[in-house]
This record gives sequence, C-alpha cells and structure tokens, in this order.
Amino acid sequence: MTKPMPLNHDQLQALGQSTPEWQVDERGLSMRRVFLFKDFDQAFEFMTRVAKLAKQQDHHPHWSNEYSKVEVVLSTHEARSLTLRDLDLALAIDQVWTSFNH
Ligand code: H2B
Repeated sequence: MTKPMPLNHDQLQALGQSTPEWQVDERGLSMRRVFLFKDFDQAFEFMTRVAKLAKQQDHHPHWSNEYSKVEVVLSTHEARSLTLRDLDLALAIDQVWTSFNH
C-alpha cells in the first residue's frame, strides 16, 4: 500500500462537508465522534461491525466504550495526521450508525 499523505487544506474543508458529525482537532491531525446507544449490547454490536470494517480497510480506530457510549478517534499513525484512509473509515462508520436501530 502506498504511504498515506496528510490531508491538505482543501481536503480538510471537504472533510467537514462529507463528515459533518465528526470534530476535527484544531491542528487537523485527528477526527472524533461520539455515538450514544440504548444500552451496552447495542454499543458492542456497533463496535463489532466497525471492527470488521477496520479489518477490511486495514485501518484501525482509537476508541473507547463505556456502557452505551462509544467514542471513536481516527488518525493515521503512519502519517501522524488525517489522511484519506480516515475519511474512508469515517464514511463507513457513519453508514453503520445510519443502519443502526438506535
Ligand atoms: N491504523 C491507523 N489508524 N493508522 C495506521 O497508520 C495504520 C492502521 N496502519 N492500521 C496500518 C494498520 C499498518 O500498520 C498496516 C501494516 O497497513
């Protein structure tokens, strides 16, 4: 796989439009979204589905779970920044969230 490049200014602007629910940190190095579910089972089911996506995309979230809350932070370690890999995973995670019965 080619080395991922940090997103440039225009790409960061576009990111805000395609994934508006995600907060990009002030230096443009990571993006974060919190997901709230009915209970732990739902949250864990969501994480299971996201874990499969992460495996498919060979790109992995930094995340935490406490009962019904899942916090996801995306960043590309290799680039020490946000890259298109984060955007792709964020879009896929948003689809999982949309398909969820929350
Ligand atoms: N996930 C994230 N978030 N950043 C990376 O740079 C990364 C990864 N690198 N998952 C991948 C795996 C890399 O280690 C493999 C070899 O492609």
